[in-house]
Amino acid sequence: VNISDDNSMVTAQLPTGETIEILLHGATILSWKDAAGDEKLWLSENAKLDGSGPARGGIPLVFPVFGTNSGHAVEKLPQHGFARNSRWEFLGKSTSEGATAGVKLDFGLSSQNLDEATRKLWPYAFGLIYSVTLDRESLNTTLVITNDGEVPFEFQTLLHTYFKVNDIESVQVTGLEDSPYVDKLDGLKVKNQSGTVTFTGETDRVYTPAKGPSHPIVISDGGKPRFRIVRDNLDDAVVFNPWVDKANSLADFTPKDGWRKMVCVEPGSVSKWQTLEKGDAFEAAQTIYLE
Ligand code: TA6
Repeated sequence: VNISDDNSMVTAQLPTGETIEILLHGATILSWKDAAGDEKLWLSENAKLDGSGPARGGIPLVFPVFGTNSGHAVEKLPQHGFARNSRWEFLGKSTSEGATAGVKLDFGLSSQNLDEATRKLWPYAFGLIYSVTLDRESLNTTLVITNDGEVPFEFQTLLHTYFKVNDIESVQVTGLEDSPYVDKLDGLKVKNQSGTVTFTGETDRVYTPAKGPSHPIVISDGGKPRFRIVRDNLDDAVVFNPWVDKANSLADFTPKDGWRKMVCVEPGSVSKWQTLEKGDAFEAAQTIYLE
């Protein structure tokens, strides 16, 4: 396995050719390619890669709040929290469980690493260890959150994955049948998903899949299954596509018709607050299998 770290980005390549690129700003996975060099993630052409803001696309890491939330200890934090907009440390390669030919890279962020201003906005002592495991046919991202302080804190967390697709109008998402969802575009009304999810306009929904985290969510494109996602300890999954107007409103979303080429399915624990007692840890993961 080839690993390089130029102090801005860590890249890894398996002997069989698969690669990943992780931006140390936000520990955001920017690219995941299969052995043939086919890119699996969508990244905006003008995504911020210089640390001046969260990168648009790839797999941004949302912690300690999803969205914004007034009237809560997180209320002073920017949208989706600080993890995706902070400088993480590359902790190195760790042997991934089992003798897979893959590679597991670890990244860390703690309250000590945070700049003073951010620490003031959410004054809790915490530690994050983010592990990225690349195998021939899958990518796993695992987050371990520890409460290193003396008082409990509440948090939400989510893996904001931007999947690359050929044509959103042919995308189908299954595995969410009979599941409740909050429709963020319709007054946060709670609705029920009867069949397959398809896309005909801006879509922004927080699902709590009825069959639980181990039941796969499958993204198909042009009638072919592309990605199979299983979750661990993440009870929710956000399904998002900005469509024309929202894409136009996001300065760092290019090309402007890029919404046709992406879909977000975002494993998370966001429909309620998790409370982490002092000294406790919370572990959560997504595994994305290539179909
Ligand atoms: O995950 C969906 C969402 O919450 C949408 O509402 C949209 O805001 C998206 O995240 C992107 O948020 P961002 O802060 O990255 O522009």
